[in-house]
Amino acid sequence: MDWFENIKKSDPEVFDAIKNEVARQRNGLEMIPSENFTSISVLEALGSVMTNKYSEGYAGKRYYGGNEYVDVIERLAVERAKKLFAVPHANVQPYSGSPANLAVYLALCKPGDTIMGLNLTDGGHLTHGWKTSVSGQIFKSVPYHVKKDGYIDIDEARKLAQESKPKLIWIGATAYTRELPFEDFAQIANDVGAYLVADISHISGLIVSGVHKSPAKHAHLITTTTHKTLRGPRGAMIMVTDKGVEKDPALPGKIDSTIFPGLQGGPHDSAVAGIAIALLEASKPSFREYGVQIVNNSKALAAELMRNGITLVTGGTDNHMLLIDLTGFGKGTGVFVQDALGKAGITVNKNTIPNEPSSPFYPSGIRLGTPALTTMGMKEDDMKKVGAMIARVINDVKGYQLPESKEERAAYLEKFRRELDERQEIKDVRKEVLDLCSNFTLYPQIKI
Ligand code: DSN
Repeated sequence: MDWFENIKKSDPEVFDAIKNEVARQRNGLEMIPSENFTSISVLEALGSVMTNKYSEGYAGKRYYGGNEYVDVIERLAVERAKKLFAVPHANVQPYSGSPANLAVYLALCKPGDTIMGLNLTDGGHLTHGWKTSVSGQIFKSVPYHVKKDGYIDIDEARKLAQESKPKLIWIGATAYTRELPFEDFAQIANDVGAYLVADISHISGLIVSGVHKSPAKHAHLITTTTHKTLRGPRGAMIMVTDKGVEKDPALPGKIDSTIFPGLQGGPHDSAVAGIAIALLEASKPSFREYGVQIVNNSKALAAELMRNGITLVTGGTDNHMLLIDLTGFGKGTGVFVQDALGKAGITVNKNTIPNEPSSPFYPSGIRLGTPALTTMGMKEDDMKKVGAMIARVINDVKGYQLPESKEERAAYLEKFRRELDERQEIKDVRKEVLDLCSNFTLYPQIKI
């Protein structure tokens, strides 16, 4: 049976969009560091009959009948997560990272409690206390920052924690390219009696591969999405560590009851099946090689970009991610580079940088990474080509500046996008991207 044979007949409009997305993923460079290409087995699980089931509750304790096979899958996912991350308790039901983090708050804090997390524009996540997230609205958020060199300011975090006595401290990031200082933060949290929660969404695959240190000995709780470097389906997990159980033996139960019935209804069983499969894949030696290659590729890409005069926050990377500082080209210029790279077939995202001189919607940085390209099979030599192409595109659009006046921005961007269609350098890079992609086959099983 051909994939999508039935959708093609029943809903040609949706079929066309899926077909175009398959082509986009095959013929471009997917460099958003939070994205990846999951295995064909995970895709099969996502498209399986597991999606038909309701299974509120937990394995062996459900509120609906007919869950004997759902139980098998959820138990597999839980046991695999516990083994892989060396923790005594795992909940695999969170729909995604934001609800997982919200569940942590609801299990540990009361409205008005003080919480700490890395400031959003310094690389932190919305759910770690940013003002537009519920986490920054119902809790008193005391953000810590990075230093001038782009590394987390551990001294500032210590001082803020001692002054504000938070209930919960996050260590984790969404745009941070260096090893996370789990040990230092454990000390800070211990000194003030706070819970330390490690959000390892971006780096969980690197931790499993052994190329990034694990927080298991340092944090009380760990949250992670499952679709980034871990290469599973969209979903998330909350894990309680031995240290967490020691601090509060009731913590596993609190987390479970906060996810269900506290926050969510029925788990997405097809996603849980995909998580189980991804965790098995991540336990294989080939996944360790994958993690090593992600970081080797990231370092090779960083070296090539810097060789071409591009500035990186912290001057390099330890993980899967790079953060380009475009302030040398003008503030708020991330949108021009994101769109120009997109036109050339290189997908990245505009991102704030530390001390952002513009705004989160018109930021002055570009965040990119190597997990998906590494899944395609790319190596360091390919990264040299990719780095050179990215530098060419950045230089090609460096004359464009974000108008100061907000009213002028839409028209200016429209003109920029029209002109982009005509720029020869972008057309040339697009051809080179297609050439590079033709050396790799993404999802050969999908004939579409
Ligand atoms: N949206 C995710 C990311 O791109 O890092 C975080 O939620």
